[in-house]
Amino acid sequence: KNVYQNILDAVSKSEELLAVLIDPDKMHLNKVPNFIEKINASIATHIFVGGSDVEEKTTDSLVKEIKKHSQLPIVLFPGNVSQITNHADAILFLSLISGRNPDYLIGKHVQAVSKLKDSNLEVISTGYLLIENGKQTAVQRVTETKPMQTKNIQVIVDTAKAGELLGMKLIYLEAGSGALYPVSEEIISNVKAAIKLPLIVGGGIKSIKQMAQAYEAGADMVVIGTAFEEDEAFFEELQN
Ligand code: 1GP
Repeated sequence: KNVYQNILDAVSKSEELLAVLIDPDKMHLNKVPNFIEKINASIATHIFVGGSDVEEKTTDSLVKEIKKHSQLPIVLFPGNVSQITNHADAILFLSLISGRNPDYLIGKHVQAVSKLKDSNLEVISTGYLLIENGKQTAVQRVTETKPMQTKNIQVIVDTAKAGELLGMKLIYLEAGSGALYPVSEEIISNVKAAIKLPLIVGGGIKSIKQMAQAYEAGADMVVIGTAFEEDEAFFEELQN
């Protein structure tokens, strides 16, 4: 159980972390070896697995297959309780603190306990904030919550800080998968200045430039999914 400690260690050394997000709904098992080979040759440090609309049992077989081909830590990023599998290394226990839907603040978590108590998964409590990005994303649709408005940065900062004060271990600023534009540097830097926790930023990051901007603004870990799904050549720009 060292995924979180390794993140803390990396942050203390100012290392930039990169998670590749694999959506079980979009990744066929026979494509996994080739895709993971590209991840292994890249600067990626983590593999996240999860999605908003994933059929039951898909995650389990996908994680097992990924594990055969990669040594990187596999972290569940679940959209639902059915995506919990013991074959991963850790799980982001996400509370959608930007929204006011009790199911995604605490309800799903209660349902998850019976699955987690017999598992070896490292559970990492994560304050998850959905930030508006110009279009409706799957997180918004599935959770029936509104994203936080970009014009009111202080509320975003205070929400992240409240997550820290509640004892959460990570803060995740999410623009949503396939977002039109990523979380702004201004939001990232203001949140980073207010919290002591590692900061994850994802959603709509499609270029090295946007990735570098997120790190520069204060992201400790960047999460990229769609850009790799759409163009595996992007990995070549991120060679180790
Ligand atoms: C979504 O933050 C992740 O939950 C990644 O988003 O698919 O837009 O890279 P993208």
